[in-house]
Amino acid sequence: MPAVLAALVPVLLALLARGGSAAAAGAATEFVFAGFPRENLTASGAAVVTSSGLLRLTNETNEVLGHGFYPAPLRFKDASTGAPLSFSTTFVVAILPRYPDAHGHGLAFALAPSATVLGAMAGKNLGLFNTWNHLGDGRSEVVAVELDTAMDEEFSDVNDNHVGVDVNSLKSNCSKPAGYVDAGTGKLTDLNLVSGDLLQVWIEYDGAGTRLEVTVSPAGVPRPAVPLVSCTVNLSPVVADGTYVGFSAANGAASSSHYVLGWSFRLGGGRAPDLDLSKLPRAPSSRPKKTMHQQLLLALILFAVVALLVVSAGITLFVVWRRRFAEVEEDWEIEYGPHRISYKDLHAATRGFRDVIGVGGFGTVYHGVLPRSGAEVAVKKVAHGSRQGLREFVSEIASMSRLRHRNLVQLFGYCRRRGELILVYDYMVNGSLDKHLFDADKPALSWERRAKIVRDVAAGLLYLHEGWEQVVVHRDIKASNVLLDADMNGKLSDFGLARLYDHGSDSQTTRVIGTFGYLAPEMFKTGKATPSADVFAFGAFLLEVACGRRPIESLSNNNADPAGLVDNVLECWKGGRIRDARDPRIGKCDEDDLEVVLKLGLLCSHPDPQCRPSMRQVVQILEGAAPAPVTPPEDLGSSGRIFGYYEGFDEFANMFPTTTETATITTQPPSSRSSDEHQQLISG
Ligand SMILES: *[C@@H]1O[C@H](CO)[C@@H](O)[C@H](O)[C@H]1NC(C)=O
Ligand SMILES: *[C@@H]1O[C@H](CO)[C@@H](O)[C@H](O)[C@H]1NC(C)=O
Ligand SMILES: *[C@H]1O[C@@H](CO)[C@H](O)[C@@H](O)[C@@H]1NC(C)=O
Repeated sequence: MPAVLAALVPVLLALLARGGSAAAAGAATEFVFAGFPRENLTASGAAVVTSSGLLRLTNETNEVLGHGFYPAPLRFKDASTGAPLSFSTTFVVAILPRYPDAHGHGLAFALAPSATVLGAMAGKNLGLFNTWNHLGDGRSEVVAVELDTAMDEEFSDVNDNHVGVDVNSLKSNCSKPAGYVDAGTGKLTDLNLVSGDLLQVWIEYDGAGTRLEVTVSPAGVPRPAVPLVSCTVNLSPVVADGTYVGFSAANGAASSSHYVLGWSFRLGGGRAPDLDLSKLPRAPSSRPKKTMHQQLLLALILFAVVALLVVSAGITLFVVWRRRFAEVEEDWEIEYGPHRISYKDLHAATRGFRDVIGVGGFGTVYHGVLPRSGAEVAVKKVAHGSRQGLREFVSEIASMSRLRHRNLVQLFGYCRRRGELILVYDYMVNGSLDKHLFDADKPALSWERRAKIVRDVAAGLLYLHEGWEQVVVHRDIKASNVLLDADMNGKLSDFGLARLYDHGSDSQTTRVIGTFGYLAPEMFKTGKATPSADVFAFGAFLLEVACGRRPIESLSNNNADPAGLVDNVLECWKGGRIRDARDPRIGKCDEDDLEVVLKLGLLCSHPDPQCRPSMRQVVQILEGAAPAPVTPPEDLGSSGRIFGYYEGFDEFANMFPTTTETATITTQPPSSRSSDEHQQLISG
């Protein structure tokens, strides 16, 4: 037994020595690279070792070559016989063409007398030969196994996808179209060298038998048993003793990226160690590529589509924007510039016309906050169909906005759109007076409040009639047109609006505008608005405030008894108990003042304009500077008034037989409803 053991020891030692180091074994040289350390490869030309350890021989640049050689020369010849030693090698490559139908010339495993192969050229010379310096005409000591991806008839290439053995010449000693024997089917299968997929190559050279065998296959499949190319070549006269081994690749008029991922080599007999594919660096990405033409076309189409989209989106946005904020402005409006407010600003101020605070016969009113000043405003949208008279109207608006009185709601300005006028006023927190008078859910207004408001309105109206360079007739005095600010000061609103409708109508006729019950009888005869007609309406307004009743309570039919409030109060006065006509909700108050207001209301309601006081006189009476009438005015009897009223109405109707366009009268709704919700009555 000990003898057997003793006999085994040298064998074990020999095995250990062999496994430990190739150099220690003497003749054999062996190395394995799964990815390349930079210092273990001499890269030249366009070649680089990437940070992940890939050897990239060329990138996608035309007319370049790249070399990557083991840095030290190897002793290729047997020291005793001088014959080249056997060698074995395997490596994994990837060729990524820039375009599938236009790619570089290919990649080769090479034995060369120098690591840089000085003087070699790119393109068809594969970076190993040239045509001007005999490099490749038999004297260059270069042996190559090429994966040739270009067809050169000059070198009798079989196709543009072949594997060949080149000995000192590009004319291959042997070559075959790339392929491998599939282990499963046993059939020779075509292999596309420029697919971008990983390929594995095995090369065996038997020095004694002078046979060179080349096997290729897709990386990852078992090594095919049968080599693709098997060639008898005597390398003795070709290979120098100190020979460099490595790789070369070249591009010509088209290009590929040529990569080597791992390499195992053994010189001096025996097979090169297998490569562990899982240890190789990540394969370069082989994104599917379109041909140059397809790519160009695709890029062009994409560009066109994107450009079209961008342009049409831009135009749409622009059109929408323009539409949304479109205004109408004409040259003659320039002089009113400062009073014009842009629709965009109004749109922003009213949050897109959302907060409706009132709907009336003239249009809808919105609450808004002006962005710059932060001022609260009421924005009134008035439908305006006709262009006629617009110039006058706008000029009027512009001058109205110059009217300034603490008892007038300030008009800031206007904006004009097609078919629409927008007026911007001061916002009045407490809304319109009629709500406070008639809404059951609002607390009753004290007489002090009412008396103050009545005097405010009188002052505002006096200013309109006399306080300004032109006489301004309001034409629609009534409780719903009196607005109350935060301190319950009364302010007259909507002056001039009635005239707007005038201008909007046929210029041949005149429309009578106002609210039924407030219209002075002579209006129906002349159709003319006068300060005196305003006084008549103011009289109705005074009675309305003092009595808490509308001038005409009900309009259930057109011939309803219009002898409402005036007759009532007049009756009380004649009976010597005028104070009984007051609103019972008022309670205790300054009865003398109440009486003055009631009497003044009747005085103003006189059917004969000559008998009515002027606004100046009205204000004087209210201030106590002039006496109120002591006895009921003559001719103020019910019959006279009603006669006047009907006479005027009939005559008016006769004057304008087709009256649908000529008369617009706003009626008061039944007493409990908000008077903002006027119904427009076309009378005829
Ligand atoms: C790689 O290079 C390093 C440093 O020059 C050297 O020590 C090592 O032996 C080389 N590896 C191979 C396999 O040649
Ligand atoms: C390819 O390599 C060349 C030479 O190294 C370099 O000048 C060029 O910029 C590279 N081109 C690309 C696309 O990487
Ligand atoms: C390839 O092999 C070498 C060495 O054996 C010969 O010298 C060449 O002539 C031969 N070339 C071809 C085209 O067969």
